[in-house]
Amino acid sequence: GADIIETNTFSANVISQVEYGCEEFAGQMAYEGARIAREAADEAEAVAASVGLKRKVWVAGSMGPTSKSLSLSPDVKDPAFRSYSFDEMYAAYRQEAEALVRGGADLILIETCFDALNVKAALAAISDLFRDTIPVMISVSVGDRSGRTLTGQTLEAFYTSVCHFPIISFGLNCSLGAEELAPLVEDMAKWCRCGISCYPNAGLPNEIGGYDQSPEDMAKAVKLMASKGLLNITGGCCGTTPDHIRAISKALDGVAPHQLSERQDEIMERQLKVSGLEAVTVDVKRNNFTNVGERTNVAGSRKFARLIAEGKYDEALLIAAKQIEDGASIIDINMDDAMLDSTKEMERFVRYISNDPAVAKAALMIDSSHWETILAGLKNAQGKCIVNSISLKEGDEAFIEKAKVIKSFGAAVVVMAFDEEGQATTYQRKIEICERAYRLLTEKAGMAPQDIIFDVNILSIGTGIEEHAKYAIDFIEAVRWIKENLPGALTSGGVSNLSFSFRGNNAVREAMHSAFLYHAIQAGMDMAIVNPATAVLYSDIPTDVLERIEDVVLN
Ligand code: THG
Repeated sequence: GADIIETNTFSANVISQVEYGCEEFAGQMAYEGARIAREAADEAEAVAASVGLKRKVWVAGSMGPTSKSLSLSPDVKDPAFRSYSFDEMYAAYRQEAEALVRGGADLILIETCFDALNVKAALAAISDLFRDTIPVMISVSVGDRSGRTLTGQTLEAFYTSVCHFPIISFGLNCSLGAEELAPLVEDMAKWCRCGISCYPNAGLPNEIGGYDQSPEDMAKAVKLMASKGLLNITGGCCGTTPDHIRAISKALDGVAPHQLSERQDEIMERQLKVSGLEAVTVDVKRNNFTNVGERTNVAGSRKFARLIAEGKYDEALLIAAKQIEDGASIIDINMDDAMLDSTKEMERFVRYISNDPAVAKAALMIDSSHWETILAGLKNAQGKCIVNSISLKEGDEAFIEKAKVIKSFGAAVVVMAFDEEGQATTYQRKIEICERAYRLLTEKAGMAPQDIIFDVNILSIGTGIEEHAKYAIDFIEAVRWIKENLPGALTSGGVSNLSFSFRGNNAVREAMHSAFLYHAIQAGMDMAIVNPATAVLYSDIPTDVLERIEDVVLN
């Protein structure tokens, strides 16, 4: 009774096969696996046709997770060690996916996933091979009822990492029985914007690792889930037999599939959601301003710079953790320093973060002016990142090219108001550049508007130079214009830049930041890179101080 059958190719990739000394046959296994499954499907279709029935059986090319994680170190003494790199994982999946489709697979099923970074490598390979012409299903395996993967991600954070690809379904397999998975599937229906799949084990394993749930009992449990309108695709994993599949197929006959309500779809489409181990929604309704921690920046914190230069990564992680404690839900990471190999340091620090749940729960903003360094961040983070930043400095073509790569990693992007002529300092230049960038990103690079974050340059005020007097107010007005004219796009900025000429006077600096944010948020600013430890409340600034500060900020 199955409409979809899987190929027996779960481990037909070089990374899994190298453990058996069979890596040279991986591609052939994938090809033959698909060919055999397609033959069986054709036969079933022919049998149906011989009695006048029209039946379609699809072949899902199965790609397992490999036994290796791109996000976790197998060596407790070296958190930055990985058995394989992103590029090697990409190559392994690319070979497998190509062979599966050549052998006759109608769709690709990336299954039993426990690491979203592995899946991002698979999706990048599939995208490069087939663009969007092959349907893809993603099915995750969780460690226990808490619904986290082995690498610690929640299902929502995982989905956020991979939903840039037009997957036909997202769901769960293996892990547990249908009864135990049901609450997780119910939660999924709240945020999933594609089809939902769930093919559980035949109950929980017994003492000897076998599965005892009868076909009837399993079918009953699956039906209970499906009757709540939660499922689009179901079936069986460990311990299930043809009898289980037959029973499920019968039990679900006539049950309506899951359907996303239009209202829910619309709400979710407008939100920027990023993730670390947990999902972070940047709420554009503004009652929930998002703080990005600025301190994990070698150019922005002497202490952090010293710790990185001395290789004291564990202590550097404490700075990241402190920012999260102080209210940052995203942390900005910058390793740009002439004395450092920023690409190596970015890779190393992002890998360290993956091993530290207190930091890994936050989403990462990968901050660098070197493209290679940005890629190093993207290739080592399992969550959905924000790239900081790109600009029109080198013209349209380079800009679009970079945006497409960023999109293929599923990241959002900060766009600085910069073009071939340099940095925009006036209101007019800021809005002209952003309008041009918005058009290119949405029309030429296929970026979703909510994945675009404009930063119209927070520049230092109170410097004594007359042209600088309007910098803050021009920023604020440009933010207002963007929110009114570039639908869906977000706005951000590095707030501590504002007060560079008051270095050493933290009381004044913090009051300036607070007053500035008060007005910028009213104009529609969605997020800011700040020192989350020093949030002075606007209402706590003494009136006489506030008056002088607003004279400067608002010119
Ligand atoms: N836009 C975007 N990204 C950015 C910036 C921006 N990234 C970097 C920067 N600007 C934002 N980050 C900081 C971090 C720290 C400081 C300023 C901006 C800062 N540091 C103290 C100083 O220099 O006085 C250092 C104090 C210390 O050493 O502890 O002010 O605008 N997209």
